[in-house]
Amino acid sequence: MKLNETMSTENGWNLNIEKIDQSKMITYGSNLLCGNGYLGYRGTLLEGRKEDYVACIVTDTYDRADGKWRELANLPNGLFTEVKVGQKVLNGIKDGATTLSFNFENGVMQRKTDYKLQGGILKITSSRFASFKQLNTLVASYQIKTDHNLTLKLRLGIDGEVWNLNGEHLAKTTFNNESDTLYCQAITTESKLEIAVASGYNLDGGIIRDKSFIRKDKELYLDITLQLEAGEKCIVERIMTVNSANDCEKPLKNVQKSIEFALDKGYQSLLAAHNLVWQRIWSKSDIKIKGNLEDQLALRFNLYHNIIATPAHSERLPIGARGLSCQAYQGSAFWDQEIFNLPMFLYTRPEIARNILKYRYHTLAGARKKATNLGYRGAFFAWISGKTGEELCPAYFFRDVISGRKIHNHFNDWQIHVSPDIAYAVWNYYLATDDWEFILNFGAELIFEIARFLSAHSYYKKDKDRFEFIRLLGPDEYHENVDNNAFTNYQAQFAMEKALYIYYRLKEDAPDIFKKIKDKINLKVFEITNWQEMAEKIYLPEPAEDSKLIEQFTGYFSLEDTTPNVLESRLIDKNEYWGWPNGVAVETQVIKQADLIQLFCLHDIFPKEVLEANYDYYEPRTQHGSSLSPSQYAIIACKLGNIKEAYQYFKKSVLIDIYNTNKAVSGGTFIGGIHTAAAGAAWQVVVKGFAGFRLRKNGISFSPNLPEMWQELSFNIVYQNNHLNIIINQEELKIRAIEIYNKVEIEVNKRCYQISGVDKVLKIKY
Ligand code: IFM
Repeated sequence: MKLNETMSTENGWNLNIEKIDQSKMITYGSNLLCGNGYLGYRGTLLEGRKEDYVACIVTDTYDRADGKWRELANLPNGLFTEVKVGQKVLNGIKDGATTLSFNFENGVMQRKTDYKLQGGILKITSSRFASFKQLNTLVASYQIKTDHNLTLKLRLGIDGEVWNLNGEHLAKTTFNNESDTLYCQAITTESKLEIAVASGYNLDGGIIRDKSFIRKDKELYLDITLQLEAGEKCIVERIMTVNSANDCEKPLKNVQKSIEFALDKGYQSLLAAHNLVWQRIWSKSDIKIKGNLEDQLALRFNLYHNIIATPAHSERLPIGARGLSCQAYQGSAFWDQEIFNLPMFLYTRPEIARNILKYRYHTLAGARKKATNLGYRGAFFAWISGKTGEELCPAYFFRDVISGRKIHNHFNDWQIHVSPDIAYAVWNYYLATDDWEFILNFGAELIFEIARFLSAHSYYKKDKDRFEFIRLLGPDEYHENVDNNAFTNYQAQFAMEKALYIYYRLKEDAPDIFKKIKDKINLKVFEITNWQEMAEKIYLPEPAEDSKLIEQFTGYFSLEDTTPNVLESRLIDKNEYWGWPNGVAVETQVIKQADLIQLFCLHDIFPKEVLEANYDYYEPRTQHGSSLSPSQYAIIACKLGNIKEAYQYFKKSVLIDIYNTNKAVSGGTFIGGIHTAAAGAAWQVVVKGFAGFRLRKNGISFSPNLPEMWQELSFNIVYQNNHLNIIINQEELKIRAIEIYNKVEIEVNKRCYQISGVDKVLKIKY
């Protein structure tokens, strides 16, 4: 199926790009990313250089090279492979006809280039993947075929001249070789982390006429002069292995061992093992859509990117807001992690959701430090959270593109909702898994410290006898320094209630653990009295009686009422930042992203007429300047039965990266790369939106409403260790128990059913 002039898919798993356009290389690089949660290797050509945005971003390599922004290091490119014929270095973008193709089923990228040379045609085909079996290993197969006798020079090696957003991370690089395998060792600039890269090959075909090593400052290559006969084919298998001292004691030894292993196994055998891992992943995570191939592909594209962005191998690493597709957003977690990325894992592979939350537990020290620095108690989680959980978000994030002056944003100190968002995710993890042991060991301490922070941050207004939250930034980031952002206040109240529930339940059921936690964090009885009072008296903006509207924050309705289009026309420079302190949106009701609608996505507490009134009000005032926004509107549009609009928002969300519709630079800062929150949200729009899946007090529920052209939707859900397969068509919902340990209560359009017993099937007309 043709998606547009240059892109197509055959089966909803692959994305083919014919006629590649150099100006889009930055987009292809991110979209066609080979990754496995440990590393991300951009979808560039193997002969690509720094200016083509080649990158291999590796988890847990944080470094602050320029004294400004800490980010993940981009490691030397050990897959570098180039062909030279005569004096001409061949470049697949400039000199040949190249097509790219990516298979999201196993994360394999393919490239085909035909070069018209003086003597005839030279064909290059290559494929590569980031092994999901050996996470530190990248594997490529590079095939050269000629229709005429030819002598060429093959350059294989390590290119250490890499693309960086913020400073040079590899301070000391040394290169070595052990016979034909090349090594690079480096130490990162500030964090002094040792990293190592190995680069090797297996060659089959052609006659080797000569070999020599080429050394430059940050590069080491092996040049092979190769003679090929007409019709002959030569296959070069390329392997790159990487490690840092954060994942093993001796990175160099490790890359040596793993490259030996990989070279010995060879491409096909490594691919077979890698495929098996993907098969297991997709058997739990795939969502099938019958009826529209573009939707199918776009959905899988997003599921794939959510999976490879997530360091599932560790419980101590965050999911970056751009995953491992580049260095933007510092390879760090935002609230995106719990609210956007996590739900898909929670209901497909809950052990990964557990890891994600344990990461927050392990970073409590950083969150406590941030709270203390700002004069609060408890855990104020970082807006941008790396390995330690200390705040990485710079005070000056954007620049005024007109004056060139830095803008002092307050994402880091006023956007407090990240803390209750984590409490919300912990609670939902518990409801979806029944893993009370997690609460005992990790969740309780997390939620108590969050409650403690919220209580320290809240402001008791005597005249109104209520607790308020002042000087905030809600999800809508254009309006800073606002009071009582409805989203934040409701989230805070939810967190306080859960903290109290856990406190009393622990006290009653597990007194030893209760005492241990209480002593560990020095929790005092008077604090619980405060929490109790707060939970009852947090100001929760209510829908107005007549209009049913909820004010996004105090004073919002008094701002100028206008639309994003009008504001667009007021811009002096199209790259201007719209928000605080004097962007075009600040004094208006135009919002960057879903805010009240975001609240509706997390809490089913408002009647339909309130949802409807607020959707109608806020929707035309939302710019969707964040990739987080369209998915949330899609979910609520589904709830309102407005499937046409929901479908449009679904498309907007799932196609953000494929069609590159979001700005790569905002207010002078590079924010390109894969939008991992939108990737995670794709699962939510389909499962929570179109299938209407929800957690209930004692079970789960569905209220399906499929887009017109979808004949069938099918996916799996894990609920409290019971594995269910759900198939929905335009009239019927079918639930099959794959693995079941207890009876599951299922509500469909307000009627209750039960399922128990393996292979039992429930068929419900809806
Ligand atoms: O967390 C988001 C925020 O809501 C909008 N700006 C980008 C951040 C990272 O995705």
